[in-house]
Amino acid sequence: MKICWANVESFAEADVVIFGIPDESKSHSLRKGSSEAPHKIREISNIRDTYKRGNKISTGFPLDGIKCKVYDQGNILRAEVGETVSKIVSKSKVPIALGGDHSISTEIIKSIYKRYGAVSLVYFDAHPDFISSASGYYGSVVNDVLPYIDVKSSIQVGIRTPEQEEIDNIKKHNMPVVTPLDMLKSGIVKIEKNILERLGENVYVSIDMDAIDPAYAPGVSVPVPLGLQSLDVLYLLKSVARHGIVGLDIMEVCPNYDIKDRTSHLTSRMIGEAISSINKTS
Ligand SMILES: [Mn+2]
Repeated sequence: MKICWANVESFAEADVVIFGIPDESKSHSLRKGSSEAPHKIREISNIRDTYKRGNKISTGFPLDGIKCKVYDQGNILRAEVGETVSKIVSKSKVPIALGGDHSISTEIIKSIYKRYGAVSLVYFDAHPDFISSASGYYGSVVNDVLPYIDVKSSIQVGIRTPEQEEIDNIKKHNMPVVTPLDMLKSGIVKIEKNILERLGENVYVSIDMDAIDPAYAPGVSVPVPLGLQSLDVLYLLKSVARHGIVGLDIMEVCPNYDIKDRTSHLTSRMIGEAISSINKTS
């Protein structure tokens, strides 16, 4: 099953290529099941983001429509991430990855680096994922990608439960952080301006759905209360996508713990909205 935003049948004609990685082997979460997310997000997108009249099926688009050609190439193995991403970006297409656990982003960003050099990373997450005393898992992503990103032009958004080690690493590397309280205090337009002013030419966006408050996104592996509003994340995602992105991933949806599939549905809509804001690349 393809996500409902897919509108072309071949890789060759695509501007945007979506793929899933149904793998949670580098998660330490007590809540299992993020490997089910790629399938569930596609299923829910076809059920809830389309309308049927008789034999006709019609997609419910974002208001600004979808101008890109979007290909859904299905699911791949974790071991295939590097090769898959390098094939996509070698043609200047934009990869959109569906996890799976967040450590998959490390493999994607390594592959993006080989094509574009160090990227500006916009990292939405409740957790900094900045552990340095362990590596190669979902809690060490940002530390693991340090050689492949430009920290000066990167930012973490939604952070609200850092361990002491992560607070130390944020300070040590001068990683800018926007907490949900910063968002409340400064307002979305000022935060948007701060982010856009910071970004370099090649921007990669990684979204852990736990950045969003569990009221909107209960079906995640490691939920944390007092999170971002879904619309605030969407506003920033669309703004950064309009600026131009070289890739996007959405990770850590955990359908087993979802309430009436609302997190999968939110994820599907966010993907549609992000695509509608991406300028054609090829
Ligand atoms: Mn994460």
